[in-house]
Amino acid sequence: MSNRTFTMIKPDATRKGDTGAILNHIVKAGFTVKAMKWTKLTAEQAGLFYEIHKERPFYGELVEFMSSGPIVAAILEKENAVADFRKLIGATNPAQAEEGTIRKLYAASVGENAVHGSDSDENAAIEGDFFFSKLERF
Ligand code: ABT
Ligand code: MG
Repeated sequence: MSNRTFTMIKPDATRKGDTGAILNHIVKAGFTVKAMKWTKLTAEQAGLFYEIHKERPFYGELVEFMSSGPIVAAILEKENAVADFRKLIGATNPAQAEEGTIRKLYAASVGENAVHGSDSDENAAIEGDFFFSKLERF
Protein backbone atom coordinates (compact mmCIF):
# COMPACT_ATOMS: atom_id res chain seq x y z
CA MET A 1 0.00 0.00 0.00
CA SER A 2 1.54 3.23 -1.14
CA ASN A 3 0.66 6.73 -0.03
CA ARG A 4 0.73 8.45 -3.41
CA THR A 5 -1.50 8.70 -6.42
CA PHE A 6 -1.57 10.70 -9.64
CA THR A 7 -4.48 12.77 -10.94
CA MET A 8 -5.46 14.89 -13.91
CA ILE A 9 -8.29 17.37 -14.05
CA LYS A 10 -9.42 16.72 -17.62
CA PRO A 11 -10.21 19.20 -20.47
CA ASP A 12 -14.00 19.08 -19.92
CA ALA A 13 -13.56 20.30 -16.34
CA THR A 14 -10.94 22.98 -17.04
CA ARG A 15 -13.14 24.22 -19.91
CA LYS A 16 -16.19 24.54 -17.64
CA GLY A 17 -14.25 26.44 -14.98
CA ASP A 18 -14.49 23.62 -12.42
CA THR A 19 -10.75 23.37 -11.73
CA GLY A 20 -10.82 25.33 -8.46
CA ALA A 21 -13.88 23.50 -7.10
CA ILE A 22 -12.39 20.09 -7.90
CA LEU A 23 -9.04 20.98 -6.30
CA ASN A 24 -10.96 22.14 -3.25
CA HIS A 25 -12.67 18.75 -2.95
CA ILE A 26 -9.36 16.95 -3.23
CA VAL A 27 -7.61 19.03 -0.58
CA LYS A 28 -10.61 18.97 1.79
CA ALA A 29 -10.63 15.16 1.51
CA GLY A 30 -7.16 15.10 3.05
CA PHE A 31 -4.85 14.82 0.04
CA THR A 32 -1.61 16.81 0.05
CA VAL A 33 -0.34 18.18 -3.28
CA LYS A 34 3.27 17.09 -3.86
CA ALA A 35 3.53 18.36 -7.46
CA MET A 36 1.19 20.22 -9.79
CA LYS A 37 1.16 21.71 -13.29
CA TRP A 38 -1.30 23.30 -15.69
CA THR A 39 -0.50 22.14 -19.21
CA LYS A 40 -1.96 20.84 -22.47
CA LEU A 41 -1.19 17.46 -24.02
CA THR A 42 -0.48 16.95 -27.69
CA ALA A 43 -2.37 14.07 -29.29
CA GLU A 44 0.90 12.15 -29.31
CA GLN A 45 1.41 12.67 -25.56
CA ALA A 46 -2.21 11.75 -24.75
CA GLY A 47 -1.81 8.63 -26.90
CA LEU A 48 1.28 7.61 -24.94
CA PHE A 49 -0.35 8.25 -21.57
CA TYR A 50 -3.35 6.06 -22.48
CA GLU A 51 -1.32 3.51 -24.50
CA ILE A 52 -2.75 0.72 -22.33
CA HIS A 53 -6.14 1.37 -24.01
CA LYS A 54 -4.69 1.35 -27.56
CA GLU A 55 -6.76 -1.62 -28.76
CA ARG A 56 -10.02 -0.39 -27.21
CA PRO A 57 -12.71 1.04 -29.53
CA PHE A 58 -12.78 4.35 -27.65
CA TYR A 59 -9.02 5.02 -27.90
CA GLY A 60 -9.21 7.52 -30.78
CA GLU A 61 -11.90 9.62 -29.12
CA LEU A 62 -10.10 9.41 -25.78
CA VAL A 63 -6.87 10.74 -27.29
CA GLU A 64 -8.72 13.50 -29.14
CA PHE A 65 -10.59 14.54 -25.99
CA MET A 66 -7.55 14.46 -23.70
CA SER A 67 -5.61 16.71 -26.08
CA SER A 68 -8.55 19.08 -26.71
CA GLY A 69 -7.78 21.58 -23.94
CA PRO A 70 -5.76 22.27 -20.82
CA ILE A 71 -5.39 19.77 -17.99
CA VAL A 72 -4.07 19.99 -14.45
CA ALA A 73 -1.70 17.17 -13.52
CA ALA A 74 -0.80 16.49 -9.89
CA ILE A 75 0.84 14.01 -7.54
CA LEU A 76 -1.17 13.58 -4.34
CA GLU A 77 -0.24 12.12 -0.98
CA LYS A 78 -2.46 10.51 1.63
CA GLU A 79 -2.56 7.22 3.47
CA ASN A 80 -4.09 4.60 1.11
CA ALA A 81 -3.98 7.22 -1.66
CA VAL A 82 -4.87 5.15 -4.74
CA ALA A 83 -7.98 3.49 -3.31
CA ASP A 84 -9.16 6.53 -1.36
CA PHE A 85 -8.82 8.77 -4.40
CA ARG A 86 -10.75 6.36 -6.65
CA LYS A 87 -13.48 6.42 -4.01
CA LEU A 88 -13.48 10.22 -3.93
CA ILE A 89 -13.84 10.54 -7.71
CA GLY A 90 -16.48 7.78 -8.10
CA ALA A 91 -17.27 5.37 -10.94
CA THR A 92 -15.82 5.87 -14.46
CA ASN A 93 -19.36 6.44 -15.74
CA PRO A 94 -20.74 9.45 -13.83
CA ALA A 95 -24.28 8.06 -14.20
CA GLN A 96 -23.15 5.24 -11.90
CA ALA A 97 -21.07 7.38 -9.55
CA GLU A 98 -22.20 7.77 -5.94
CA GLU A 99 -23.71 11.03 -4.68
CA GLY A 100 -21.10 13.52 -3.59
CA THR A 101 -18.29 12.06 -5.70
CA ILE A 102 -16.35 14.38 -8.00
CA ARG A 103 -17.58 12.65 -11.14
CA LYS A 104 -21.19 12.74 -9.94
CA LEU A 105 -20.85 16.46 -9.30
CA TYR A 106 -18.77 17.58 -12.30
CA ALA A 107 -18.69 14.92 -15.06
CA ALA A 108 -21.11 14.63 -17.97
CA SER A 109 -20.29 11.25 -19.54
CA VAL A 110 -18.03 8.20 -19.45
CA GLY A 111 -15.91 9.66 -22.25
CA GLU A 112 -15.55 13.06 -20.57
CA ASN A 113 -15.43 12.30 -16.88
CA ALA A 114 -13.70 15.35 -15.39
CA VAL A 115 -10.88 13.68 -13.50
CA HIS A 116 -8.36 10.86 -13.66
CA GLY A 117 -7.11 8.75 -10.78
CA SER A 118 -4.40 6.06 -10.97
CA ASP A 119 -5.68 2.50 -10.66
CA SER A 120 -2.64 1.00 -8.87
CA ASP A 121 0.46 1.99 -6.93
CA GLU A 122 2.60 0.92 -9.88
CA ASN A 123 0.65 3.09 -12.34
CA ALA A 124 0.65 6.02 -9.90
CA ALA A 125 4.45 5.99 -9.99
CA ILE A 126 4.61 5.58 -13.79
CA GLU A 127 2.07 8.37 -14.37
CA GLY A 128 3.76 10.75 -11.93
CA ASP A 129 7.09 10.17 -13.70
CA PHE A 130 5.40 10.82 -17.06
CA PHE A 131 4.61 14.42 -16.02
CA PHE A 132 7.13 15.45 -13.37
CA SER A 133 10.90 15.59 -13.07
CA LYS A 134 12.62 15.27 -9.68
CA LEU A 135 12.95 19.06 -9.57
CA GLU A 136 9.18 19.53 -9.90
CA ARG A 137 8.13 17.33 -6.98
CA PHE A 138 8.93 16.73 -3.36
P1 ABT B 1 -9.23 7.23 -15.99
O1 ABT B 1 -9.06 7.79 -14.63
O2 ABT B 1 -9.31 8.30 -17.03
O3 ABT B 1 -8.17 6.21 -16.31
O4 ABT B 1 -10.63 6.51 -15.97
P2 ABT B 1 -10.98 5.16 -15.24
O5 ABT B 1 -9.75 4.51 -14.71
O6 ABT B 1 -12.08 5.39 -14.27
O7 ABT B 1 -11.57 4.27 -16.42
P3 ABT B 1 -10.77 3.62 -17.61
B1 ABT B 1 -11.37 2.21 -17.96
O8 ABT B 1 -9.30 3.56 -17.30
O9 ABT B 1 -11.05 4.58 -18.79
C1 ABT B 1 -10.04 5.34 -19.42
C2 ABT B 1 -10.66 6.44 -20.22
O10 ABT B 1 -11.43 5.90 -21.25
C3 ABT B 1 -12.75 6.41 -21.23
N1 ABT B 1 -13.68 5.35 -21.56
C4 ABT B 1 -13.66 4.18 -20.86
C5 ABT B 1 -14.60 5.55 -22.57
O11 ABT B 1 -14.62 6.61 -23.20
N2 ABT B 1 -15.48 4.55 -22.86
C6 ABT B 1 -15.49 3.36 -22.18
O12 ABT B 1 -16.31 2.50 -22.48
C7 ABT B 1 -14.54 3.16 -21.13
C8 ABT B 1 -14.49 1.88 -20.34
C9 ABT B 1 -12.95 6.92 -19.82
C10 ABT B 1 -11.58 7.32 -19.41
N3 ABT B 1 -11.37 8.69 -19.71
N4 ABT B 1 -11.55 9.69 -20.03
N5 ABT B 1 -11.55 10.78 -20.34
MG1 MG C 1 -7.97 4.24 -15.72
